[in-house]
Amino acid sequence: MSDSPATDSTTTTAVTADDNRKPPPSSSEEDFFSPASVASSSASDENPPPPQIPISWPSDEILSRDWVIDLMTAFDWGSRNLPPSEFPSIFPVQVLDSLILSASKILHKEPNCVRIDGRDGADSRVVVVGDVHGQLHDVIFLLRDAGFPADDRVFVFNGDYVDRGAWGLETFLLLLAWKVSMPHRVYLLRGNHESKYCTSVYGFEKEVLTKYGDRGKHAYRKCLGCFEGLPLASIIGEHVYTAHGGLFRSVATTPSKRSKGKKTRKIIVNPEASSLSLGSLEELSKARRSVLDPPWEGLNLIPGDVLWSDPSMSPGLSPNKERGIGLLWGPDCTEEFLKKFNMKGSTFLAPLAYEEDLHANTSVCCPLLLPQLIIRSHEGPDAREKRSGLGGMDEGYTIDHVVESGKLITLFSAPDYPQFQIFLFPFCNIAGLSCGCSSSCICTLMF
Ligand SMILES: [Mn+2]
Repeated sequence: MSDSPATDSTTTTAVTADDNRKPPPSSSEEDFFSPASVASSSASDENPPPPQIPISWPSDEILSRDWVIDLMTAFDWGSRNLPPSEFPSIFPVQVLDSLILSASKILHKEPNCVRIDGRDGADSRVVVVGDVHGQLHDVIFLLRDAGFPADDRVFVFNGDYVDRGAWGLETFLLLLAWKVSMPHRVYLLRGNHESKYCTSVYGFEKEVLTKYGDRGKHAYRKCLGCFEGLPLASIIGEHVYTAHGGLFRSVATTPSKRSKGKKTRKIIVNPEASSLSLGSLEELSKARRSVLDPPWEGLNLIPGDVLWSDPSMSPGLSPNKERGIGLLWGPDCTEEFLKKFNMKGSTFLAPLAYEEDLHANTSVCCPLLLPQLIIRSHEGPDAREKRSGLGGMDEGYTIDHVVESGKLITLFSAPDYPQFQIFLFPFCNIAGLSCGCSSSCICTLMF
């Protein structure tokens, strides 16, 4: 366990445009991490390694934009030219330790619900990204497509960086690097897959152990520790709430009558569905998020709700029986939450420019009253096939609830999902298949 950074300075090679190059072919999950299956078919002498490999931690501990772009180039090259077991030759474990330490220091200080002011400048944009699930090449594409994080371009990633794709580690580390480089321009929220349980079942643990060999357990533990620091939700420009799963219950407790002679009082959390009520932002702010796995029982239920819940077309709040954790909430709850949210937040709705750039070629920009939005992710094409009354995830997003106070949107940004099971579950996420990724997989809010 070393936190001491390497001292070599980094090079500043600019990223080259290579969007025409295809990522390595997908394979079945069983053999994806075997050496033979990942190396690109291209001859290695045609693809010499970029000069910054191996990546070293900058001596001044400052991650410049060029350092992050070099990292992106290195991960991209490695994913096409090296077997996974050679990952440490690109990104030594000491550099992983330094990056995770730096990122964790920032993340752990952030509140459960980060507030993002989208009104810094006339052309300020906030780009919200849904699940990416280890699809490094699509993440690189969308960063280039939307433009890298900048003073007037803030990114909110809505969780689920790892599992189900072959490059969860690279994806997570790249996003951490952007976070450390521009902590107030990049926000990383927690998804349900950023947990011990999911990563042990859906591939990330195996990926890290394969890539770091005898240092794999150490690297995996570091990642888990970092997951615990990820905030749960964001509020953008005082009118857009984003979280991976969505809404959450009130954890208001009912004190029972004191037993005779006892000073302690018993706290009872009502388990009945009929007693469920929506939680407030204040309750969200007080939840304990530093848990390896959000609990599905007990008193600390808000993190599990925020990360695992799903919308429904049926009214009311009910336990999410399909998932065994979290809630289902109806359009009436979306309305109630947005109304409460409006009362709690700024009631001043400024006539700012607003762009809902959900369609690749649609860019409506006109001054109007800002509608309130809930943007959540968490449901890909496979999940949506089982949900009656809700739209399929063929275009990267769905509008699930349209209520008086605003809308609820589900945003999913992993276009070839599920990467490994494509032949078993041939869902067609058209938005992604057409060009590797598409701007319809992200939601751009312009202020
Ligand atoms: Mn999810």
